[in-house]
Amino acid sequence: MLNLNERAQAQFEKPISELSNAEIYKVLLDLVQEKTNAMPANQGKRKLYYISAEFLIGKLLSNNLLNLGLYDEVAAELKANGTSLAEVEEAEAEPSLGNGGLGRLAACFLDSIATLGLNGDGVGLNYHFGLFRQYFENNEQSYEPDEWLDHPTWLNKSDISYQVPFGKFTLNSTLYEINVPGYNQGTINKLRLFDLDSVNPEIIEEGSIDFDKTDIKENLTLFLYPDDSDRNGNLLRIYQQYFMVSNAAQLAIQEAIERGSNIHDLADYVVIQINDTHPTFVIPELIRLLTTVHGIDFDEAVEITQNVVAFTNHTILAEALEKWPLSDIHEVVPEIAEIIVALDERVDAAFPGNAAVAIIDKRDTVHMASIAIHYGFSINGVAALHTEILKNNELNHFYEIYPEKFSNKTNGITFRRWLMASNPELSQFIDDRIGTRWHEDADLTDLLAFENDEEALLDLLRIKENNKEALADHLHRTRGIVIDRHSIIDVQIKRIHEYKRQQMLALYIIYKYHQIKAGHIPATPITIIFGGKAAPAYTIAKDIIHLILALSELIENDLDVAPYLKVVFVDNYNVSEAEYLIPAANISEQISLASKEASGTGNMKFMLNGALTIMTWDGANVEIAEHVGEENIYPFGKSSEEIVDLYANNAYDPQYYYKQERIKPLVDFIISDELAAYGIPERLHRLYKDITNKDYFMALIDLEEFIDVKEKVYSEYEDRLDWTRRSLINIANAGFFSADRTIEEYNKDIWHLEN
Ligand code: HBZ
Repeated sequence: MLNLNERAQAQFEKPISELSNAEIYKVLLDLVQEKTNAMPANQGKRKLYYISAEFLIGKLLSNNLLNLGLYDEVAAELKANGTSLAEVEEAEAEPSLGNGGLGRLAACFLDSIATLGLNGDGVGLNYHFGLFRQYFENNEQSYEPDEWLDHPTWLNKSDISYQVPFGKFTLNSTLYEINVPGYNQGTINKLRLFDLDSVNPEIIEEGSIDFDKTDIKENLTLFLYPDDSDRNGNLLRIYQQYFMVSNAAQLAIQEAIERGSNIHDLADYVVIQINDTHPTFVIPELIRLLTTVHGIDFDEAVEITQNVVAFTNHTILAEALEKWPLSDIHEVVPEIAEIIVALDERVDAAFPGNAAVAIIDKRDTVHMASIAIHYGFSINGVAALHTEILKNNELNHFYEIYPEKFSNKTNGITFRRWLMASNPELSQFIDDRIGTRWHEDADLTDLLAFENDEEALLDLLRIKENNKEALADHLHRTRGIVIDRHSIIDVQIKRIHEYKRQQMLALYIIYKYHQIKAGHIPATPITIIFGGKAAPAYTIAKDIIHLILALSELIENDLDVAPYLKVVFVDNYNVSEAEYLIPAANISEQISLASKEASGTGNMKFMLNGALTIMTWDGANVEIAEHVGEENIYPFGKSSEEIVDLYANNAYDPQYYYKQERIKPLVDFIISDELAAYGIPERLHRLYKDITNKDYFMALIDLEEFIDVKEKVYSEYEDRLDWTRRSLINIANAGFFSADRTIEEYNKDIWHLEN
């Protein structure tokens, strides 16, 4: 018995039934914290430190209750008191510690690492305002600081602190920790977030996210990815990265010594996985600590480090492969710059004349991925296709010299959050049909037995309708947005980037708008929902948001079209919004330009929740199609080989596609008078010019095929039972995409932790 009423009395002198949701939340937060604080740490000898600039962990109440086995009991008690977990969780502020897929992947991995009983913590920074909070004004993206720390949080302040020696001053860190209980596990792992007591929110300029970038002591952990479009911004990013990894390295070494390491054998005690290149300075930092603090000679320090660090690459986009001027690194931490120079010399000696694998290029720019590949023992891609592209194209020069370091680890998602907690009705449906073994092994294939069971299919259809109701209520309650709860829900949610091609879906919306205007009325009304943030310095991405918002308003105000087509852009898209959108979706838009999306993980969440996927042959979409079969998914568009060739030969000409009869009116509409009534001419013209003249990510190349496949999808939705049958097949085949499978692979091939 949990005795929530006793706790409520003790804390607020009232029974549960008289508490506000915020008060009930506090009662449950304290209950869970008491339980998890009392759990013993994992005792494994070898320990993983998963270092990441982002941890997009989402709200934790439901997830923690679920993992602790308290979910059903708490849900029942709340129900008896006239409320629900969903309502109580509205009072929780989502931690603002991440941005996109890479950050969410880190969060899913922490859940799976704990669930599998492996000794592994996340290490990152405690950003006071995280990524900006997005809102829309005049159909444009605007920013405000996300004040998540002003609400009750899951952070425990530890007494652990380290000195981080920058060139010009030394800073003392403070470590905060969030407990990470696994599902049905007796031990606890942690997410460890370093911070600085001197950080000062007052330096943020009123009504903006601007601040003095040179005031490191006061600004260091204010924001995730502060603007780096000028030199001071660059330096601040280096300060952040070094602060993160110096703390992480000191923590890992100290704990290894506590577990019995004599430092020479550090690799028996510690493995560090770096999430993309942001934590790469951990390599020179380990070497610095081993040589200057622990008396190890340089050669051995390099060898130890090389046996400790492993690297995951999440992108092939050139602009995201980090490079820093050596002089900037030198300004922030001269000792680290000197070690990097020494590491570069060794590479030069080992591979003379091989400029493609150099760490420091001839312009004195440091390539972070090169450090990670030479001085780590493992590099992996995040989907089969992505890893092949790394080996054969982007990182081919490295693959030639270190083939044994390369491997693939196709991403996965935690079914605890993305099915059990966020879609309890579907979860119950599955339990009722195939039992609960899938809670442990994620194998859902027994559901295939119900493919032609009309009762089961009708049940599944009803669950989707209920989730659509819940989404409609949520959008209305939080934003005053009204959607048709019986419409087809078609969703594209992810960071806004040209390669993800939100602009291609916008062009399709223009097509559909004109079709409806011409009297071709859809059999079922359509709701197309976008969500995602654009990087503040990424102008075209912000123009794409603007185009979609302007289209949304145009359609809303057109009485001929509004009853049949609605376009919604959900502001400040985050994990909590995803938990409403994904269970309600009928259609999952995974339409990136082939070869550019390393994996995608939203694609897996939609599949697991029974949406059908419209997809290009990119990232993990390829593997999803293999698992569900091509009859149960909607592929279209050019292959990654074709796209890679087009880039290699510089052979894409947007004008050719623009001139096509079906395409030209759609693109021209961007600068039409009709749309101008809702838009900002400068933004719309710039976007038009970009698409017609440059279109670097080829929004036009697959547009005709996209229009055809969209029409096919909407028409096939009319056979609800057959649609639902294919929905069931998607769910049944999603097991491979469990993060538990991914983590088992990491552990077997890279980490070698005991469990
Ligand atoms: O990592 C994403 C990939 O785009 C996605 O395909 C993949 O599924 C996911 C997990 O592997 N990458 C990111 O989210 N990357 C970033 O957000 C990023 C942020 C700042 C950077 C570089 C990348 O400087």
